[in-house]
Amino acid sequence: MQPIPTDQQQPLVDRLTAACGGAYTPEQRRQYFITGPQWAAAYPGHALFHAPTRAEVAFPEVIREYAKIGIGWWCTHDTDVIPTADLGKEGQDKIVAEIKSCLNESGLKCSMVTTETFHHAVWAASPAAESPIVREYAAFRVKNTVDIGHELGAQFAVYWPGSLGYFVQGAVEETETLRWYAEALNAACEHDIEVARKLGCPTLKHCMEAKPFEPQAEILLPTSDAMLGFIASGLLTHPEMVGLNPEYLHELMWGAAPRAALARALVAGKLWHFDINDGYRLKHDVDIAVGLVNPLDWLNVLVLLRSHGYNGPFNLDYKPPRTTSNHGVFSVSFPTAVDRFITLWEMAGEVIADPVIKEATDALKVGAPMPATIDATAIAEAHKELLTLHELIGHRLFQILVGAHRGRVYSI
Ligand code: GLO
Ligand code: MG
Ligand code: MG
Repeated sequence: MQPIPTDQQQPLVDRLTAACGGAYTPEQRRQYFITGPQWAAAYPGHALFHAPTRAEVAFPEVIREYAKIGIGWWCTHDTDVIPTADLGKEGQDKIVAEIKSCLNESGLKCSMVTTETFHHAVWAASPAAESPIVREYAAFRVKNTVDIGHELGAQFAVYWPGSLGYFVQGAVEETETLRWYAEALNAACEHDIEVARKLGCPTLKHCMEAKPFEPQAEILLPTSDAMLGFIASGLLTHPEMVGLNPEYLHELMWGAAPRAALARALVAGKLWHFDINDGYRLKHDVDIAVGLVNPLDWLNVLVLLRSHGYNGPFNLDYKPPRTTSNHGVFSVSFPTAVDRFITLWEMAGEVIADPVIKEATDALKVGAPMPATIDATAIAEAHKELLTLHELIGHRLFQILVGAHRGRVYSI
C-alpha cells in the first residue's frame, strides 16, 4: 500500500466506516434514551500527560452533530457552556437562551444538567471545604444548576462530587465533610421543590455518581454502594429525591462486578441514570467507548437492565480517543458507540428469550426432587449434575455474542 496523503485520509476513514455496514438509522437510534454529553464530544484529547490533539467543539456544533447522528438528548456541566464568572448572571441567561434555540432547531432535548465541582481552583479543598464561604458558593452552584435544568426542561441533575476527599490524611474530618456535602445536596433539593412548585412541573431526579480514584488521593464516597449508604444515612433532608448515576467504568475500576453494583442499586430502587463506557480494572478513568473492551460483560449488564425494565438514560460518558480526529469524533466515534449499544441491547433481548438459557435457568430454579433435609452431602449429590448448567449458560452467552446461535460457524 502507498502512503496515504492527508487529503485522502478522511475519505478512506469514511469508506471503511461504510464498509463496516450494520449502522442503524438516526430514526432507529432516536428510539433509545441515549444521551450525549457536551463534554464528551467537546473533549480535545488533553490530560495530565497529554497535550490536546483536537480543537474543542462548542455546543451549537455538538448539538447539530448529535442531531444528525440520531442522539436524541444532550446534557452538560454548568461550566462546559457558561464561563464560571457568568454563572448566575446575565451572561448565563443569554447562553441558556442560545442553548434552547439550538436544541429547538435540532429537535434535541436536554436530559440532564450537572455541576462542575472538580476543575476550578475554588474546589481545591473540595465543595464541602472548611470555609463556610466555599460551602455557600457550592450551594449557590447546585441551586443554579437546578434553575438551568428547569429552564432547559431537563429531568435529571447529576452530582459527581469530584474533589470530595483529600491528599493529606488527617487534614479533614470525614464525618464533618460528609455533613457539609449533604448540606449542598439538601440546598439543591429544597430549591428544586420551590422552583418546581412555582413552575407547576415535577422536581428533577438528583443522581449521585461515584468514582473510586481521582481527582483526590482519597475519595470520601468512592463507590455507588458508599453513596447508597450516604443517601440512607439520615444526613439528607430529601433522600427520596436522590438516587444514583453509576458509571460502568467507575465500578469496574475499583474491582467490582459492574452488573452486581447495578443490581444493588436496582434493589434499592435507586438506579435512575447510567453512564455507559468501558475500560479496565484497577486502572485510571480511561473512558473508552461502550463495548470495546468488555462486550460479554456489557451484554450481561444489559440483560439485567432489560429484564428489570430500566427506563432511565444511557449516557455516553466516554472520551473519543486522542487518536480520533475532530471529523472522526462525529463520523466514527459517536455513531459506532451508539450502534454497539443498540446491538448489545438487542442481543440482550435474545438472551432473555433464548430457549436454552430459559430452560437451563428454570431447571436450576426448580432444583432436584427431594424433601427438605439437613443432610448437606445428600443435597449436594442430588444437584451435582444440574449445576453443570451454570457453565453451559456461560457458553450459550458466548454463542449469542458471536452469533453462533444463529448458525454462524467457523470451520466446522
Ligand atoms: C468523571 C465523571 C464525569 C461525570 C460528570 C457528570 O470521571 O465520569 O464525567 O460523569 O461530571 O456529573
Ligand atoms: Mg461519569
Ligand atoms: Mg469515567
